[in-house]
Formats: sequence, structure tokens, C-alpha cells
Amino acid sequence: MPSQRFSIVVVGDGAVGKSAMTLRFLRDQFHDEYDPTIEDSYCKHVEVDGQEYTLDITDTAGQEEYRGHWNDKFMRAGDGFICVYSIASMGSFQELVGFRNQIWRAKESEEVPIVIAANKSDLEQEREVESATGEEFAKLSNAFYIETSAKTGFNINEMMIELVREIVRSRQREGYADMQDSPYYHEQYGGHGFVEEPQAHLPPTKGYMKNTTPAGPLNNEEVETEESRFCCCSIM
Ligand SMILES: Nc1nc2c(ncn2[C@@H]2O[C@H](COP(=O)(O)OP(=O)(O)O)[C@@H](O)[C@H]2O)c(=O)[nH]1
Ligand SMILES: [Mg+2]
Repeated sequence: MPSQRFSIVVVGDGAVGKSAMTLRFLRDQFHDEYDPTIEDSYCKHVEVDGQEYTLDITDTAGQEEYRGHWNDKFMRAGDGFICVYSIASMGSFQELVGFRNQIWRAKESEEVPIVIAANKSDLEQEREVESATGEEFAKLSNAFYIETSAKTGFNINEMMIELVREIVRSRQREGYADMQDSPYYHEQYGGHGFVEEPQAHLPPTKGYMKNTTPAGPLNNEEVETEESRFCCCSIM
């Protein structure tokens, strides 16, 4: 099957680690310096569950101040979202409701592929947000919860794998709904009775990832060609 292209947007309060997570995922690197103004889009090929995907990742910055009327249009273009907070900052967790609501509003749906990333899990001593609190919020947001550390690399690849799976599942649900709308479906099934959902073959992944073993191999490769730079590494 040809590679599918997904647009991923990383949002969250300033200094929670959005850029560090993006850099860890793209290059497996971590830097300590903090530049709150950097915002960029990157492109990377990954393989998840035997299928290739091209991910266009936008690492957002600086929208915190004018979020109210910021860029619903730009959010609408996202296929999946990583909502990041720091476990060492209750304030950054409280900010997530606003980001999530903005995503829901832009997408006109509460069933959006979202991963809630509780970052800086290496700072256990400074923890202000309990795992259960983050998990509960994820449940209320129809989202996947995962604890990560850009510093150590803990669960960064897994976070992206789960987001890709969420997007795939959501597409399959949409396809299934379209199928139910089609005259063919009614002819075939009479619009009732049990039909196996197309996503049933995917392993169940809803749940809590902290301290679990890696979700599986991720063959990823940052795309370096001129063409891809041109098409997906624009500065937003
Ligand atoms: N200890 C720790 N520090 C982190 C982690 N992720 C980011 N940081 C640091 O937090 C600061 C802000 O990170 P940055 O990625 O620039 O935040 P952004 O504003 O959300 O993009 C930087 O000094 C990073 O080095 C992490 O997982 N653990
Ligand atoms: Mg940043």
C-alpha cells in the first residue's frame, strides 16, 4: 500500500517540552537550551503495524497569549494532535483543557485523534500532577494517555505510534460510518445485524503506558530530500 500522509500538531503550554519531544522523535537528540519562539514543521517517514506513513509534524510555539482567536483554520488541517503538559507543572496541565477545546471546536467533533503526553516524567521528585489525574483527563477527552520524557527518550516513539494508530482507527470509523450510509450497506446487511468493525484486527491500545515495554519496532527515517523539504518543512 502506498504511504499515507498525516498532519500532526504538537500543542501545549510554553516550556513543557514540545520542541524537545519533536527533536527527540526526529533525531533522537536532546538539548537543554530553551527557545520559546521556535516553531517549525518537520517531515518524517515511519512504519507502524507494517504500514508506511509520512508524518508532517508542526511544533507550535507562542500561541499561548492569543489562543482565543488563534488559528482554528490551521488546527482544522491537523489529522492528529499531541497535547503536552509537564508532570512538574500543574499550571501546564490546567492549560490543556483550553487546547483540547480549541481542537474540538476546530474539528467540530469530540472524537479527534489526540494523545495526552505527560512529559518530563524523569522529574518524578518534582511531580505536581498525579498519573491518575492525567489519565482521567485523557479519558474525558477520548484520548490516549502516555507519560514521556524527551530528556531520556522514554515513550517518545511509542507516543507517535499510538497517535498514528488513533488516526488510523478514526479513519476506519469514518469509513465504517460512510459504509452504513451507503445503499450498498443496506442492500447487503439490511442496515441491522452485527457487522465486524474494520478496526477489529488492530491490537487494543487504549490504556496506560507508563512503565510498559516499547510498543514495538518503529522504523523511522527523517526525510531529507529536496522535494520533501519543499513540500513539508515550511515555517508556519
Ligand atoms: N527534565 C526534563 N526537561 C525537559 C524535558 N523536555 C524538555 N525539557 C526542558 O524544558 C525546557 C523547555 O523545553 P522546550 O522543548 O523548549 O519547550 P516548549 O516550549 O514546549 O517547546 C528546555 O530547557 C528543555 O530542555 C524532559 O522530558 N525532561
Ligand atoms: Mg518550543
